[in-house]
Amino acid sequence: MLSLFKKFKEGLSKSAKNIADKTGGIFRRAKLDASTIEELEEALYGADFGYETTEEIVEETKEAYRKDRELRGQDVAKIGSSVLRRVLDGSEGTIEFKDDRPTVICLIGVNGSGKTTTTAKLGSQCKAEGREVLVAACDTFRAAAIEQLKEWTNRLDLEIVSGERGADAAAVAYDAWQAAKSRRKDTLIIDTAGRLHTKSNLMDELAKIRRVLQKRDESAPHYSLLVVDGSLGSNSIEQARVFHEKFGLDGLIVTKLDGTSRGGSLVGIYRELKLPIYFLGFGEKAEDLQAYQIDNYVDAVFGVEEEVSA
Ligand SMILES: Nc1nc2c(ncn2[C@@H]2O[C@H](COP(=O)(O)OP(=O)(O)OP(=O)(O)O)[C@@H](O)[C@H]2O)c(=O)[nH]1
Ligand SMILES: [Mg+2]
Repeated sequence: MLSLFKKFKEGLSKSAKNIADKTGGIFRRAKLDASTIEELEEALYGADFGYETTEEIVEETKEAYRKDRELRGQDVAKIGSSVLRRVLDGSEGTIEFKDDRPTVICLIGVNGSGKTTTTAKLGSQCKAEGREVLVAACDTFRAAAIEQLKEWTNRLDLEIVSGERGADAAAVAYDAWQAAKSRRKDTLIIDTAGRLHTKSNLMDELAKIRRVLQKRDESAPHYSLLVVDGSLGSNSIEQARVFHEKFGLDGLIVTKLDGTSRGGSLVGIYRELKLPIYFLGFGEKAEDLQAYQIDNYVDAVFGVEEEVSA
């Protein structure tokens, strides 16, 4: 557990470090003053925690400072953590696998958000946990997309079902479901083409994938997860909202948190949309995906352990 947390923290290092570089200086201070609160506010905005959450942390800190002029940096870290825990309450998504049928996880999102990479990472992780995984290459838009996923599945020794370029994505999804059933797979992960939420023909294709799957299993896909590029920060909120309105999402996967200073954006995204977060992506390798956990997240961005000094 500790190592998992360590990895999580390392993965989030850029986001977390950026936040901690700013807040850490404050959290380590023995005593606060008015200018520290301003610094805190700036750091929280910089990390993209969003207006409401930032102001809640700042207001609660001010309130505590009014009551106790001896307030220490550590107390501020505690206030920040408790506000985050409160705001993120309910944000932890967990995949519940079905016993009697393939659990179908469908990854969707705009171009380049990390769907294909995440399909591979998630497949690899499920396999490591002892699941029987099948991956479906339903991005039939580009030949390179099919090749990209095949490269991953070869390397990770995962089974894949794919069609020709230009094939009907829903037909590939249907075939993949049949294959999953007949090969006794318990997990089917579907990679789809990148699409802008504003293009209705592409949104229709997603709806068709769902309809076709539902012919075989009314409850499929069990998890339609939007893959969001975390480095875009809170700019993704609108995108996610439209996907949710037009298609209906079960939750989010936030990628590219290794390369951004905007690691606070999860908070704003969840606050706006109330869609649970399932996984976080920290890099381009198969192991760079982790289940999202509130505690790990809050401790990684606001944790002050080991760093405390006078
Ligand atoms: N640093 C970093 N790079 C990532 C992460 N996830 C994906 N990438 C990279 O982002 C780029 C796009 O990833 P893809 O998985 O191809 O994205 P996609 O959503 O399938 O893209 P389209 O199919 O074109 O819509 C690739 O270069 C990936 O290696 C991540 O968590 N961290
Ligand atoms: Mg792709």
